[in-house]
Formats: sequence, structure tokens, C-alpha cells
Amino acid sequence: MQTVDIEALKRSVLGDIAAAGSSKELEQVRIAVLGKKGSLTQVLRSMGEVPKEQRATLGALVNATREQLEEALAQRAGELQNSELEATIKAEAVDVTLPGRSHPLGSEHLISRLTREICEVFRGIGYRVIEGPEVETEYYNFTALNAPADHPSRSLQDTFYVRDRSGAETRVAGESEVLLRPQTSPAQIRVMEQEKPPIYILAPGRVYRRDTADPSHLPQFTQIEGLVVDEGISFADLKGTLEYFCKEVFGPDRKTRFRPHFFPFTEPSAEVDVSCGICGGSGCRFCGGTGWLEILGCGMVDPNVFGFVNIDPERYSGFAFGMGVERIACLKYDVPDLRMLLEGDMRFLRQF
Ligand code: 2NL
Repeated sequence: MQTVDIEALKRSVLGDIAAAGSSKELEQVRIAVLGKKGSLTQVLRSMGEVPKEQRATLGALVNATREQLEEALAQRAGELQNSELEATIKAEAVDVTLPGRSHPLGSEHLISRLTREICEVFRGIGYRVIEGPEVETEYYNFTALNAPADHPSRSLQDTFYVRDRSGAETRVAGESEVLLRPQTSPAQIRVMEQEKPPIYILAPGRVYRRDTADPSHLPQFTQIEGLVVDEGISFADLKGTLEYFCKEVFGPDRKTRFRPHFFPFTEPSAEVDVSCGICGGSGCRFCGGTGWLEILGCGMVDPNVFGFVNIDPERYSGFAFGMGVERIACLKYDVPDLRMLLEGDMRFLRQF
């Protein structure tokens, strides 16, 4: 090969390098010139055939050409890599100026919130929140609560009993029937069985009763019971505690009153009313014309109950109370029908 051929080859390859549109194409150009079978490589290989006197000059020229081409290749490779990177960045860029898709925010259900708020009120005066099973036994739900064997609340008409697959009643330890608790008191019995006084507890949770849903009844609702057992507890403590609770939940303007009542597990017992939020106490349709709304039941724990849990009734006394959270919610927010709380209608729920 002649000096002129090498100069021509160089010009042609430099043209190819400049024309290469991508790293891939450039690599093809490199292989065609400097690869194992590349045109310049072949020139180097055939140096043996070159006459001795020309070899040094031609060799130097080929080497210089290779260096120039390598330099040109490296420079073009750098250019192409830069533009390819830019193209990738452009293609994969996320347009952060577009408006995002918004998801509507959910919020806590009125009943969950009110249950939490009531627990907070009692926590603030030293009570502990406890929980217990929803599937209970007749012993913890009735017997230990001083309900006589023939008490109507034990009947199939009022309480859901758990049956096995054959339809037969289910029993624990061969004697106590299994049921869905109609109140959370059995959870409190379990605490009294395990712990010594002083006991200051609150028992929130789901309860079940065989009622048909109507404006003032639900077959399943949320109950909160409270229990205090300590030395020297009197009805005055019960009254002061529940009056404080009513003021915290309903506000300082609503009045409360205690009416004598009967429960098997407390003696004496009372029901507590709060003044009607609609008419302010003068009487309207919401309160049935009385000016008062019933919010909870309460009383001094019957000494017989202490007998079942090995607490000495000579040394200790206590009070207990129970309320339905759905009912409290309706009375607090003037909702006329308990069922509205269960329907999940957002137009209703969003108001709270
Ligand atoms: C109501 C009335 C009440 C109790 C619940 C209770 C619990 C124990 C001992 C004694 Cl462990 N009593 N609970 C007492 C009085 C009333 O609930 O109307 N509930 C919806």
C-alpha cells in the first residue's frame, strides 16, 4: 500500500466517523478500520511485504494515522454519548408541572370518634380502658352479674345464643351456654376476677341484642360500661363522676337528672337523663314532650356480684354504669333515628 492510499483511507474514515449517527454506528466504523480484520489493521499486517527502504516511513505513517483515527473516534464517541444521554433524559423525564390526581380523604366514623372521646374523658380522671370477648358465656354475662336463672334478659327472645352446626346449644365446661354479649359487663367481671381493687376501668365494645332495628333500637351497637371498686366509694362519687362526664360530652349548658331504676347487678340503681338539646327542656317531639333524654343506666355494684369474684363487700364498694354510644351520638347531634348511623350515607356522615 502506498502513502497516498493511506491518506485516502484516513480521509474516508474521518468522514465515516463524522457521519456516524449513534454509538452503535461509530463502533461499526471502528471495527471496519481498527478491528481484527479492519482495513488499517490489514495494512499493518502486510508490512512484511513492503520493501525494506519504505517500511520505516510507511510504518510511521500507519501508526500516526491509527493514533489520529483513535483520537477522532474517542472524540466522536464522547459527543454521541452526550447527545444520547440527553435524549434519554428527555424521553424519561416526568413532567412535574402536571396537576396531581387527588384522592378524597376519608375520616373517622362518628361512632369511633365519640367512643374515643368518651374514653378520653374517663382516662383523664384515672380510668383504664379494657376489652373482652364478644362471644361470651352465660356465666360471665348473667350468673356473675346476679341475673336470676329466669330473668327475661336471659331468654332466647332477648339474647343471641350460639348454636353448633346441628343446631344444638353450645356449652363451655359442660354447663355455661355460649352467647353474643348483650353488654360489656362480662369484660369487667373478668377484670375483677383477675385483679384486686382499686379498680377504675372503662369497657367499650360491640354488643348484640335481639331487637328489630327501629328509630331507637339496633340489634348491634357500641356500648361503654364503666366500673369503680375501691374503699369508701359512695353514691355521691357515682353522681359527681357522671355529672362531670355529661358536662364534658354534652357541654356545660345541658342539665342532668337521676331517676330511680332497677338493674339486677346494681342496688340502688338509677337512670340518667340529659336536658333536651332541641327544646332546651320545655318539651318537644324529639324528647317526647318531657324535656329530658335518657342517656345511661348506673348504680352501686350489688354485693352479690362481689361474691362471684372474691372481692370482700365489707371492705370494698363500687359503682358501675352503661351507655349506648349510638344513642349518645343521636342525642348529642339531634339525630332522630339510630339507623342513620349505620347506613353509610356520605351526605349524612360528612356533617360530623
Ligand atoms: C344500660 C345500663 C348498666 C351496669 C350497666 C355493671 C357492671 C358490673 C357490675 C355492675 Cl361488672 N354493673 N354494669 C350497671 C348499671 C347499668 O347499663 O342502660 N346500658 C346500656
